[in-house]
Amino acid sequence: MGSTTAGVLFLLLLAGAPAVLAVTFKVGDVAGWTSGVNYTTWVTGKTFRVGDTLEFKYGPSHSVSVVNKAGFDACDSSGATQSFSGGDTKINLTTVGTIHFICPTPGHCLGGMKLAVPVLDPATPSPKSPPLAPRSPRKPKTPSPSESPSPSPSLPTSTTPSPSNAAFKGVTVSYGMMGLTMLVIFVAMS
Ligand SMILES: *[C@@H]1O[C@H](CO)[C@@H](O)[C@H](O)[C@H]1NC(C)=O
Ligand SMILES: *[C@@H]1O[C@H](CO)[C@@H](O)[C@H](O)[C@H]1NC(C)=O
Ligand SMILES: [Cu+2]
Repeated sequence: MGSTTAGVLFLLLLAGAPAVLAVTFKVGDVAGWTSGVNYTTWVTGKTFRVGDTLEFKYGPSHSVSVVNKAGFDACDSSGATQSFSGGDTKINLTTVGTIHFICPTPGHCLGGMKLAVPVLDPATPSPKSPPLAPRSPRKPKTPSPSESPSPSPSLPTSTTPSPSNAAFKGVTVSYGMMGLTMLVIFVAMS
């Protein structure tokens, strides 16, 4: 009985683990971080959580400034807490709440180059989808060559999800583990 209990606990642990898999969002999708994109629209329908990453890809006329809500509303980057340039900026979402970004190039924020991202706790359920626009499964972007190298082929690979389909595998593993866990509990109780 003791070992069965331990087994159940272990499986529950495994079942919970995939819930923390992180997602990288490419800001603006193919357009990237640039003028002429409505980032309010881009945010709509996406769920961002602590542990996820935002990747900004942009040309040399743009930068990324992290500002507070006042700076966001006023398009004022003078109080920016962080500023990035270089064309490829990854922001780790580490805090629950809304994080605000603007492009500090004069005129760009006023032209719409501003982004407010609501960040949820990893355990918070996703908001309900609007009835006419069901959410498609979250698709992590194909990693660029600069991102983490794929696992070494000599490693036992069965437990190492590749970055491109980690979220999908996580969901599959999670459901599989839930089924297994229920089976074990059922056996233990009968
Ligand atoms: C962006 O789209 C939202 C609706 O998704 C709209 O309310 C807003 O006015 C648009 N912003 C711009 C600058 O066009
Ligand atoms: C984000 O986290 C990764 C590793 O988790 C780290 O390498 C990177 O420097 C972090 N980026 C920032 C901007 O803190
Ligand atoms: Cu800009």
